[in-house]
Amino acid sequence: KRATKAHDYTKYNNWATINDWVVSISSANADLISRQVIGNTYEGRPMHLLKIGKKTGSAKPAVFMDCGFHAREWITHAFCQWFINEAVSTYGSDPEMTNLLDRMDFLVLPVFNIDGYEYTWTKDRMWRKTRSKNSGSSCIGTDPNRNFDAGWCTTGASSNPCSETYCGSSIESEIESKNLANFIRSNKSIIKAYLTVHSYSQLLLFPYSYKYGLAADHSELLSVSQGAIAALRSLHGTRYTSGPGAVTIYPAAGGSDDWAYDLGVKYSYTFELRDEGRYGFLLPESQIKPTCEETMLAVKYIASYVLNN
Ligand code: ING
Ligand code: ZN
Repeated sequence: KRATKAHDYTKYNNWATINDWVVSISSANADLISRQVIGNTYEGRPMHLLKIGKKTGSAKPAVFMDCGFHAREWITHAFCQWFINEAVSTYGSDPEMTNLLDRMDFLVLPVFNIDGYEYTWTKDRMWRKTRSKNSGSSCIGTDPNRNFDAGWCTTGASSNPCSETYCGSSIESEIESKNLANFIRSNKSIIKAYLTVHSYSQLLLFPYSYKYGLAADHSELLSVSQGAIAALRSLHGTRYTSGPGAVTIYPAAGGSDDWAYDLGVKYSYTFELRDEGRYGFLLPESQIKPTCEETMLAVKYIASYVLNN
């Protein structure tokens, strides 16, 4: 990719393009963005994490957000790119974003499952899992959202490596899960919210998914989710439903949001972006802009709430 060609946030970008962009947007916005690698994927690709916020010299609370857990959920990768660009380009003009970046940091992992994402561009557009080898099976990959320490492999997950919801050979068997979990464990004193972005179904989910019991913070998580989806809907009228994962979508153990919540990150949410199934994972590029614009409002709502509570 030529350095002179602007990054296109309204198109789906492959990993090579995203990787170049991560480096260039970070160096072009050195006052607001710092970049680190939290580890490499199974196939050796660097998992870049961007910290976006005004550098103050003192410790700030943070909102962690990842995209691209599941390879085929392309709108999510597009959203993390949109979010980072929107944050740096509205700092100083949008009072809400300015206040957020002055007083907190966003820790954004734009692509979690890089190997799977690359595979969706080159071999199989509908791939979901990681690309790790499974011993004793010719089937490839683990579902990373069944691989965390939250009722691991007890419900809504499979111990068959050929399943789309294979929970892996053990908790955090996937290097990508381990890298993410290690980062959050090491930084849990500053991480106030954990947002993980999936698609599709237009839902805003919160714990629990691995059991039917309600989270200790259920009523607060519910009311914040309702505020967030009302903000989202205000832009283009897109209707979301919010609620605990187990009852709102399906029971599923080993998800990263449940794990983060039980670790102590109270505001833990899973987004399921557009649409409701007409296009599903194959959401047309014409919907990237409206989807990202409306999702920005929900993320800013949650971040502002977290900052003030
Ligand atoms: N949905 C999520 C999945 O991993 C989910 C739903 C959220 C499960 C939180 C468990 C915990 O199945 C998609 N679209 O991947
Ligand atoms: Zn998903």
